Amino acid sequence: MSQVIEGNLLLSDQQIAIVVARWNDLITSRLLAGAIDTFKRHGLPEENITVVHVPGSFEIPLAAKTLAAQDKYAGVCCLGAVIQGETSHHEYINQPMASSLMQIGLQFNKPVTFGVLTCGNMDQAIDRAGGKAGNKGQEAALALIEMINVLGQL
Ligand code: DLZ
Repeated sequence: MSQVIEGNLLLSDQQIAIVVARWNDLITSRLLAGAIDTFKRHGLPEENITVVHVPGSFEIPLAAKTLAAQDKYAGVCCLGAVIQGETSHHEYINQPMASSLMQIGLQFNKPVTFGVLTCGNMDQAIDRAGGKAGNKGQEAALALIEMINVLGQL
């Protein structure tokens, strides 16, 4: 019979970090609330959650890397909202940020999850920050919980 490894969705005494961008705070504050609520509902005491605010999504990888380097944290949940505006700013941020966050996880052998919205407009962001398309902060938190538990078994 095959051996199946899968993570449960419970945390207890781990410490986790959330990095959240202030840019588009209307959206990111909702992502943050969704993530914190999810961690608590899955067993993590609120005092085990460290929230680090950074100016914008461009700054997320550096904070995430600094946190991931610390043994204290079992994982890092990254939250932000890059919304296409009148400039091409999003083109320069989205892809490198996603790759950087993936690289940080690989470098430190630690889950780093991607709760950064990359939307065409504000309505799409609202839909994904607790609106009709769910809350991507919750999803990023759940993914972190699952990966912490999977990695704990490997
Ligand atoms: C400058 C900028 C712009 C135009 N748009 C966004 C955005 O949609 N989402 C976001 O998180 N941050 C944005 N920023 C800020 C940059 O991420 C960064 O904080 C600044 O360029 C300073 O380095």
